Order: sequence, then C-alpha cells, then structure tokens
Amino acid sequence: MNEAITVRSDKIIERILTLELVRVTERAAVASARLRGRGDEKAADQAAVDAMRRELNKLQIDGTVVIGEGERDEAPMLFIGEKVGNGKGPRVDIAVDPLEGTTLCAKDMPGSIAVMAMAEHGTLLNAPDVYMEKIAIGPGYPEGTVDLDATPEDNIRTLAKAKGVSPNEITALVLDRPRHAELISRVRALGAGIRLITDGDVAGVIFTSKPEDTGIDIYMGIGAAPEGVLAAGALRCVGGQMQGRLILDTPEKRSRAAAMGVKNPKRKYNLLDLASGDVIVAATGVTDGALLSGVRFSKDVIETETVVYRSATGTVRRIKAEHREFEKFHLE
Ligand code: VTB
Repeated sequence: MNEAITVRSDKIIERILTLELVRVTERAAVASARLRGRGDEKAADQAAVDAMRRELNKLQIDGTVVIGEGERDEAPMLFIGEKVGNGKGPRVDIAVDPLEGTTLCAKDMPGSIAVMAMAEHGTLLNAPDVYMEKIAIGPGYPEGTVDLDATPEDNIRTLAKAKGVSPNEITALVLDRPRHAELISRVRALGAGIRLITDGDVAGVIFTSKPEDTGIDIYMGIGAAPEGVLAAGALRCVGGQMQGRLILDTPEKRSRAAAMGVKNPKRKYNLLDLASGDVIVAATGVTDGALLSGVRFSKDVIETETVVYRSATGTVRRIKAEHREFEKFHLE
C-alpha cells in the first residue's frame, strides 16, 4: 500500500482543482521566465507573484495564504493571511513560492520553478520565513530510518543499511553554504557523496523520492522553512519521510512564530506535522532543471512543463503544455 495515502481525510480536495493548480503555476513560470538571465531577482519574483495571484483569484476556492511572500507589513501581495480565490468554493490553505530560486532565474541557471500547494484548511504548518533544519528520504524505508537528532554518520549508516548498500553508495543533497561545511566533511568522511546545490531545495527534497532517477538518497541541512513545508506537501503525495525544525534563535523570531501558532519553538516536526491533510502540489519549470524543463518561447507557442502531486491518491502527473495566444487570455 502506498504509504502516502494512509491519512484518511473527510475533506478531500476536489480533484478538478489539480488542473487548476497547474494553470496557476504555468502562468507564474511564464511570467518570470520572460525575465530569465536579466540579473534582476526582484523583477522576476514580482512577475511571478503578480501572475500567481491573478490566477489564484480566478479559482472557486475560499483560500487563505499560509505560506507566502512574507508577513502582511512586508509583502503587499500573497502575504500570509491574504484571502485568495473567489470565496465560493472549499476552504483551503494555500502555500506559494511563486519563484523558488530567484537567483537561479536571474542568472538563468538550472532549477528555478514556480511552486504552490493547496491543502485542506488548517493542515499546513504555518511557518514564518526563518531557517529550518531538514532531513528527508524517499519511500520504502522503515519508519524512523533517519532522524534530525541523530548524527549525520548514524543517519547515513542506517540509511545505507536499510537500502542494502554501503555508505559509499549513498548520495546526500546539501545546499552549498558555509554553514554546512562540517556536515559535508562528516558525510564525505564516511565515503558518501554530496551533491551541492546553490538554491532550490524544494526540488532537492523531492529528488529523494526517486533515487534511481535522481541519484539522491537523502536531503540534509538547513534551508528555508516555507520551502520545507512545500516540499513536505509533495513528499506526502509520493511517500517518504521528512523531519523539520524551525530555527528560532532570536526572541523576535520566536515571537513571530508564536503569533503563527508555534507553541514549542524547539519542536521537531514529522512529515505529517508539516502537511497533515489532503494536499495538492504543483510546480512548473522556469529554467531547465533536473525536475522540470524550463519555459520555451517560440514565435507563436509557449511551452511549459509542470508536475502535479495529489495526496488523496498518490497520483503524480507531468503536464507538458503548449500555450497559444497566451497574452490574449491573460486577463480573462
Ligand atoms: C534555500 C533554497 C532556496 O533559500 O531554502 C535557501 O533552497 C535558504 O536560504 O531556493 P539561504 O539562501 O539564506 O541559505 C532559497 O535560496 C530561496 O530563497
């Protein structure tokens, strides 16, 4: 049985919304892709935000942004708490990262995506934009194979054993940051490989779900918390294990988190704490990457590639779309 569907919910999100999410991330991806390689992260992000918000507001949902562009005072659009949709449909939580990997897009480097999740109301962790310690592996391993509180050595060894290989056949994906220097050298000392990424750890976590295709067995290290929740949503759909812990190392961060309902600032969240209900996650490639192809522009056609995950059934769809007369339908 697919471990992704062991959570039963009374409030399964209508499956037609799966396709609606695809439209939303497609529009955001195309808008930011027009600004690929221009060296302007802000403009690319803003284009994605505008497009995503406009599309979201066409949907028959009563949505609330729980993971967004920031808190109300700092983000004019898609701020946490903003209502989206026409208010007439199901009550849902919305998590967005309209342009995940803004730097990648600004530099036209691989791996930027437009990504969002829609979940049953009240089921996504309301995380402030702080760092999160994360660990994730794909499906098929015994529960508890890895743990945030175990040493990197123990995690790699236990994972290798569960996979039936030696540690030198394990590859970990880690963000290339000075803060990870010790983690990287400890994992390498065991003989395991490290794939470094400069940005884009939503996809990084998702890669663990298919080690045979991606070569990635485990995600380790510290990334952003909102990206952690989005990645958890996708992992919920395909199975796998993940833990996250917010890094609330100042009184200011602790009070922001508390205002969002975080009672215990040191809490270790499991996958089902990060995304506990029915969830749909969609991502469209902006620049080419290992997860998705980027947007292609030709004279009359714009091509996009999107992957959409649905937890109710564990279905994953890849949708390659050709858009014609794109601008004409822009404000529809
Ligand atoms: C990661 C990365 C994201 O933020 O989550 C990172 O995957 C964490 O922050 O694409 P630092 O860059 O400060 O390390 C992003 O780069 C997005 O902002």
